[in-house]
Amino acid sequence: MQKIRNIAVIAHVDHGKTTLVDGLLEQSGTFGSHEQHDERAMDSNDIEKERGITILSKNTAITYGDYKINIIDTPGHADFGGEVERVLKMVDGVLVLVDAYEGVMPQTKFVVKKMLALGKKPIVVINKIDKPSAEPDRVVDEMFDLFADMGATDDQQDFPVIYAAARDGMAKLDMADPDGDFKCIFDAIIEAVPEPEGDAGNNLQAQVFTLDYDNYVGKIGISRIFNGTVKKGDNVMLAKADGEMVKGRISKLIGFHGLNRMEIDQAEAGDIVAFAGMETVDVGDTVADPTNPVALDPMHIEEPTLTVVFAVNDSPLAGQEGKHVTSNKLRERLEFEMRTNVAMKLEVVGEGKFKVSGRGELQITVLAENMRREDFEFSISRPEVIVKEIEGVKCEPYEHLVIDVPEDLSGTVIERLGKRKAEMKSMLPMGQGFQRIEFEIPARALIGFRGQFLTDTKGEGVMNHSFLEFRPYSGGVESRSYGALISMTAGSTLAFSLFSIQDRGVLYIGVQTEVYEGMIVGEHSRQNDLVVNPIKGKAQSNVRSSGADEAIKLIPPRDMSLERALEWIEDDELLEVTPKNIRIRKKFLTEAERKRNSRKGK
Ligand SMILES: Nc1nc2c(ncn2[C@@H]2O[C@H](COP(=O)(O)OP(=O)(O)OP(=O)(O)O)[C@@H](O)[C@H]2O)c(=O)[nH]1
Ligand SMILES: [Mg+2]
Repeated sequence: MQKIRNIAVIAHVDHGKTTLVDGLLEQSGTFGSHEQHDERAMDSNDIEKERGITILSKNTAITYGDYKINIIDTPGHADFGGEVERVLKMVDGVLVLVDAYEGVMPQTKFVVKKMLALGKKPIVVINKIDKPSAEPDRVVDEMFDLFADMGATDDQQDFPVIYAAARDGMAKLDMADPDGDFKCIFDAIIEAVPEPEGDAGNNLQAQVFTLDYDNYVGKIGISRIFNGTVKKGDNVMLAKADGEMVKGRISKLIGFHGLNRMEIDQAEAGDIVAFAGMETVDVGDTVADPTNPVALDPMHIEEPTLTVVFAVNDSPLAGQEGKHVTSNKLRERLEFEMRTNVAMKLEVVGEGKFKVSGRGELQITVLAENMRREDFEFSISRPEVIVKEIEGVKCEPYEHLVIDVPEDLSGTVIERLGKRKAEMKSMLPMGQGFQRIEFEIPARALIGFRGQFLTDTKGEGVMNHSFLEFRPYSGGVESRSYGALISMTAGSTLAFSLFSIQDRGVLYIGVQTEVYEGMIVGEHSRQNDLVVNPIKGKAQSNVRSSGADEAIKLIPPRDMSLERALEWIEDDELLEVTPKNIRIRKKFLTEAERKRNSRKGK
């Protein structure tokens, strides 16, 4: 049997997981010397590349000496935390990265807790020690405390520590040692991570932890083989989570090496491979022996905490920019997403209206962003947290929030968060005039907070949060403090009118932008909504004031990204998403309709 080690790389967002995996591929000689590859090669899809974050966990394999090391790179953003939990079941050990300055962050806690609970063997990598602000000793202490607090076993608490600058391909076992390469990481993996259990001679048992889709072969299940041997063409039994047994055949067996996937003929217990040929395969299913199928423990799939409604675009500009605009197309696309994305759920809630649930705004934004690139056009509503009843008590999701803010601004931020029902848990000086403050806060109160936070901290604050648990409903929380500037009419915006409107707040659009009645053109500097006319030209007069037009100085409009806009909108507002534009609008476009409906609401 082949010598195998299975590991996952886990950490808070941006602590350097994908960069480390690059180095592991490189230094194991898995990238051929002639092979061209991008930085952070595992972040392979467009949105991952653009944003520099990992969205989907991905696996690769390298050869080191006579070992095969299967490595799963995981996303660090809290919205994709569910992926990490599933991945952890598939491996025997983990590399836990932590930034040598930032130290333990919300998602570090989340992944360490899950990893410890599943009994995995950790290797701690203190990364980015090249940073001038790095404090590796402090961060090692933080990790020891975290492990102890979270109930690590003696064996887990006794973790090896590696100091690294992943970006430079540098690592060492002691800060006092001269800089070395990743050999110490490979050696630690081989020594500390237990070899996979299971026997190639037993009946087949493999569990699917990720789904992929290929236009030629259909659904693909990426799986860890826990027992037995599997060959291309084998008949198998698919043991589903609900106990149902479905017969299937492995039409293709796919192996991983570096950035490549290749067809293989056979794989054995301990390995990670992909199966094609079973259209009904789902995450958590056991691929088992056809005559004696024994299912593995089902996989816990994290429940969604947030929903938004996707709907057919019915704005006056609908159908002009997108190719796929109908309810049927929208439904098909969303259903397709649900086939591989187990963290999301879909429910039809009305004619052309689809409730999509997920773990957070980023996850939903990524779906919307992908759809607009595929030429879809649609509207989305304000995100709402999922409220559920637990033992007769109405409960809502809470988040663990950590902010780093300049000391002189912390008062303002604490006050803001107080109004949003946040409870302060700790406050620590971080050096360079920054303070780290931790809170527990209803997820509901975080919606729309980021924009406010960035304004309050002049863009210098950093905030991070991740899901904590469901707790009893906390009642009303403060929401957006400013009203909207709403266009009263349709047309193309003119500098002259925008110039006068910009005194009333912050504009979201510039000149020569197509607007319609009920479209939101900016944020009012007061609490109420204000209807404005952004297309009014200069009044005609006989006297030509030469050069007056040039004197109009417009402040550049605030760029409302999909995320920012999604956080910003209120219940009576919508985002109109097209391949070319993101517009913000009132649900009811005319003032008369809005008045009528606000009266009804009261
Ligand atoms: N200074 C310094 N920067 C690093 C180091 N390793 C990674 N980075 C940088 O940190 C940023 C994030 O790196 P990634 O590898 O994408 O981090 P990640 O943990 O995979 O991030 P997510 O997948 O989004 O959670 C990139 O800009 C890297 O270049 C390092 O050793 N030193
Ligand atoms: Mg990454």
